[in-house]
Amino acid sequence: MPATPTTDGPATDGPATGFVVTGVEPAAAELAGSAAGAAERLLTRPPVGLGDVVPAPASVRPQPAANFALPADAAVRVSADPAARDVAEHLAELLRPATGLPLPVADLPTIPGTLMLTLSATAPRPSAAVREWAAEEYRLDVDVDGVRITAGTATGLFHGVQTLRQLLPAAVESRTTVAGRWVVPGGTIVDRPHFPYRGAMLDVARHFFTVDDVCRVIDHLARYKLNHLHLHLTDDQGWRIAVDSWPRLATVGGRTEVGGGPGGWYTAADYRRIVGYAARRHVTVVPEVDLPGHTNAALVAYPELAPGKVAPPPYTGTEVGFSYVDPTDERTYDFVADVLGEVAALTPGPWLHIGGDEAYKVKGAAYTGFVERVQQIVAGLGRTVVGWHQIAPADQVDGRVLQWWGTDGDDPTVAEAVRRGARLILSPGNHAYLDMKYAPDTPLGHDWAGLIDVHRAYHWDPATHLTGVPAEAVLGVEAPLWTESVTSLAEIEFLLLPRLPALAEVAWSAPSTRSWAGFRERLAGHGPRWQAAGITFHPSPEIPWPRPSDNVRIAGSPPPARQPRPRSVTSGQGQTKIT
Ligand code: TNX
Repeated sequence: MPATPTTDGPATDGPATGFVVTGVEPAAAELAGSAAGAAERLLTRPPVGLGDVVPAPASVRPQPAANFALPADAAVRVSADPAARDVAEHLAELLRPATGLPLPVADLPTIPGTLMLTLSATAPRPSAAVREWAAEEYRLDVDVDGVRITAGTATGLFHGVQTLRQLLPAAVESRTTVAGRWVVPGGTIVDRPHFPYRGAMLDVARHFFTVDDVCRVIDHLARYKLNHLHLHLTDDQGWRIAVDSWPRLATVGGRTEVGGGPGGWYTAADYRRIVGYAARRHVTVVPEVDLPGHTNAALVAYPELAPGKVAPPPYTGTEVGFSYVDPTDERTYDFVADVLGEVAALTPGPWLHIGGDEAYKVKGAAYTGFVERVQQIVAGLGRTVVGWHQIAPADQVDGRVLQWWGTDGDDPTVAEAVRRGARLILSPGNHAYLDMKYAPDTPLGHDWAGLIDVHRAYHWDPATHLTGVPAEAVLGVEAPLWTESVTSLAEIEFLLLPRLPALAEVAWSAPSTRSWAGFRERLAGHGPRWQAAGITFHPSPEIPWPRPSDNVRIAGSPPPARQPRPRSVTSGQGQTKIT
């Protein structure tokens, strides 16, 4: 058993820097003793401060004299509950590769452990101000004996684990063993989300992405305490989910994508793998079947759904608004019921997203009538309707959620739908659209909603964003990534990071804990984490990333992998790729 670390260091919470020199001349023995003490303190001084967490926690109380160093016999102990046990296993899986420690997982309370995860009905106590999302609250205590995470639910424990991960040195993200001391800063964090719905959307229709790619995106969400992954599964350029009752949707409609690539689709087993991977990370999948527009791929597969009953040619361009399923034909509603029924059966979460955007050719009563019938189909499946905000004029149905993607916060039609009971997910195009360029020279992405640098992604308030919409109607925030210009996982990550953590903080952290100055400092430490994990990101000049000479490594760790500067190259299809 290694020695318990000495933690009587100076009362600062900053990273280890050096020794303090005084004017007194101490005796040699004293000098030797104090040098040994200082060396010990230096070794146990964490490279991360307790407050360096993204998104910013609700409350942080550092105890610099209570830092904890993971001993070689560290163990994870957890309440005897299958979901909590799974979180403990997840923690051990996160820490084992870099630490090289065995980190056995066992039940509380038989043996006290160094990393303890406790499910507790009474602690932490939800404050009166928190409502349904109190379920995600957690408390993390670090002292010289260990780390305790306490929560009312396994989801709360999971968020606590993500915080603990960020409090360890960046090298913990390495997938191979790194020699060094794994020190966690002492103190207490009590944390809970500001908004219950925190999400990102991945468009797998414009370009198809593999199950492994989607799982990796889920990892990024979980890291920043986002709890919903919206999958845009269907569009003009491709249909990406197998539907048994209408098989040609996938086998014909799935064979195309923007630029003429091979496309692809998820089998039921593939989709279940995504849903299961997400569930284990406390992320709910929100499937979208975009209707009545954005349906060219479906019409290619089943011409009887098309207005003239004639199959259109497959589409691999990037225009929008030209296609639609025939709202006057009853077979269209059979199709919708069959598809949504099968998708719902594969999806454990409460939401079904029905799209509704840019159906320019289905106007007025034809459009609202169609949306109202589809909303009833969703309600009949026992699910909650989510739709792009264009569905606002349709009748309210219980619990309906509109996803607002406008760029001007004055939207009377949406405000009126809110008065009739709709709730909102905010994805303002000019703050949350991750397919917008960072800057004019960003090698991929669009700019129709403006340029979105990290500051722009960060600097807005969901509670006051829309005129006439009270904060109570805002369910949360979602960052959509449309993929007309995106063809690889590296490109996805380049657009996601570092804006996804910015939007995660907008959604998770109370306005009183948020500040751009604090955020950019805290975020800077994540660059080395992404490097250690082999994750691509945009090295935005707005963030004070540590210089290679800064002490961001722990003793004995290999030098951080160099972040490749994205270069733009032009592929055969005229697309820009990050390499
Ligand atoms: C608008 S936002 C769309 C998508 C495009 C995106 C490109 C919305 C609901 N529809 O069809 O992919 O712009 O930024």
